[in-house]
Amino acid sequence: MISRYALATAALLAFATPSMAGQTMAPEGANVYIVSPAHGAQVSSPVTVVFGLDGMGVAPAGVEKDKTGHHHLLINTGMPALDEPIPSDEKHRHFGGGQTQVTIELPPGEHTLQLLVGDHNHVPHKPPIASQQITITVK
Ligand SMILES: [Cu+2]
Repeated sequence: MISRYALATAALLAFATPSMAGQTMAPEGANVYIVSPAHGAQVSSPVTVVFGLDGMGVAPAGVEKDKTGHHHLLINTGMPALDEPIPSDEKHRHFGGGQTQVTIELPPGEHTLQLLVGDHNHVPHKPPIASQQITITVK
């Protein structure tokens, strides 16, 4: 006999996991990378960051199309939670219009940059399609 409590717990667990099921599978061989600047580069602000993507296409946010996603630039931060929408703030920039580069203002000093592809719901693919994190120095 199943108690009411057990049923309630099962229902909660069912609600706790759908974000995993909501992740889009990464296309095989998909690869994202920062074309420029190069890792270790000394640059002047504003900095133009060029995004590279192989093995899949770019589609605007909200457009559900097989083997596509849009870019997110992580600035001076690590990887966010991978099973939910990527935050949208100064450190997590979305390119939901399908942009493949951006020019950003950065203060002098060291900064890290990393690209992370998100699906039409801004959720990283499974497994995540992320570039190497690079470090640049703004003069
Ligand atoms: Cu996004």
